[in-house]
Amino acid sequence: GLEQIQALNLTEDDLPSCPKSSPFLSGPLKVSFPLHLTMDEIAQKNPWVQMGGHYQPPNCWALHHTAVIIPYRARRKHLYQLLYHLHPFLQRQQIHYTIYVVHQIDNNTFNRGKLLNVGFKEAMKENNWQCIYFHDVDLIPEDDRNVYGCSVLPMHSAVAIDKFQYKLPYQTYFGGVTALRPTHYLKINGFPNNYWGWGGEDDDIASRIFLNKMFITRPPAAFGRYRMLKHGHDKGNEVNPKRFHLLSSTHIRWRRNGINTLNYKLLSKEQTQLYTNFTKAPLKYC
Ligand code: BGN
Repeated sequence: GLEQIQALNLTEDDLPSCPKSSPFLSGPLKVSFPLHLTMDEIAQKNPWVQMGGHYQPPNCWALHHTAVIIPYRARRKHLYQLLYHLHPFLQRQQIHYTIYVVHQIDNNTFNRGKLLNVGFKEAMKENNWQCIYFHDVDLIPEDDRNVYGCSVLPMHSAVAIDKFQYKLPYQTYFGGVTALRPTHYLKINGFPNNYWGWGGEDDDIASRIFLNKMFITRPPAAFGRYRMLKHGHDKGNEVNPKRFHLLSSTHIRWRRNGINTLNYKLLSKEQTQLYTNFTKAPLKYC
């Protein structure tokens, strides 16, 4: 009857569910950074990744449907390293995912919060993702038991970064790699669009979560380990002197500054072998 048909539609596929814990996990990883990586080389190593940086386990129905969003400008070598490590990492976890890069192409001050908002909006147009990972380009995970799926709480995955001696820099730190379900994300009105330059937007996101009476969760420190790629000073991402002032009024502003006030145009959307690229059109400060 109808119920049976609906049930069939719900599974979308006659594959068995993937196991709760993937048999392909290897645990702690030896992360090294090969020199002179090329896209072709990385693509050759990942033959199961489809155009646009898309993957679905071939033999089972994934438990997690995850969009990975990477805010980006002028860090090509870092992007290659991340793709080189992240694709095999995610495939071993047997999750269904796509990697999206959101590119700020102009020479204005960098705006990470806004790029993440653009990434969310565009990724959700492509697929009904259940989980969104917001991922810095320079963080390489070191343990694949740090599974890129969402839990009932907003997730902070980058618990132990080598740069911070593998310790949290402070208890409410919510930077580097985080994940939210779309419902969480919409509840907090997305991220602030008005943090130009380095610092504070991640603290603003954490405040939004607390102001909405949610808590953050983290993987065990042994799983949430990352190596940070070294880089010099980024031109156009100076420390934001307004960050303290902005943060002191998050509780007043969060409802009127976020996904509901996001204003942007896409210059292009292209599928490369290893990721989908959204390029945001240059825009005057707003
Ligand atoms: C904090 C920054 C974060 C950054 C972490 C780790 C601010 C706001 C004023 C308290 N926050 O100090 O944005 O991710 O350091 O580097 O600067």
